[in-house]
Amino acid sequence: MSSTNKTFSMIKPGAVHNKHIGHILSKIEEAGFTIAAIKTTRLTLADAGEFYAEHKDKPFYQELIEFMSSGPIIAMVLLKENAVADFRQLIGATDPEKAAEGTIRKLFATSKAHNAVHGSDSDASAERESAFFFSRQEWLTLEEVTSTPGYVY
Ligand code: FUP
Repeated sequence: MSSTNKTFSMIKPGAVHNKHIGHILSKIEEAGFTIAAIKTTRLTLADAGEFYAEHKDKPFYQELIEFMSSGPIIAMVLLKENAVADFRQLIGATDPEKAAEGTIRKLFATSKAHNAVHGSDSDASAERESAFFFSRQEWLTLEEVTSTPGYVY
């Protein structure tokens, strides 16, 4: 499968704390994404700093990494055609006040800093971010995830 069919997402600590995991996963599946890998985990402050290294000179960086290491997160590898762009459309703008109606951030984010979910911004980011959380053996290909020979569900 080409890398353009994969994205990486996290449900962030605020949305986990507010018990939105189930609702957010429903939105993701209803939008046609296949979950190829998923786990609950926590980032240390150093992990969050490394994950968001591209933002290290931004004024919001310290708050961002403290928030992202404040509690558990759900990390996911998601598969779909045009996954990166389609997922960013599903989650909406960074600031929930600017996010379109029905998007995940509009529904579940409480602020720009606490914006419920992460979605990769490019195929290269999707690769790097998936590998940050999962070994290659831990995420399935679309074929592995969807092939159930002989079964009618
Ligand atoms: P996005 O791609 O929409 O997740 O947004 P960015 O990569 O620009 O930013 C990463 C995270 O930094 C956002 F999800 C939230 C945080 N952030 C702020 O807290 N304030 C800002 O002004 C911009 C981003």
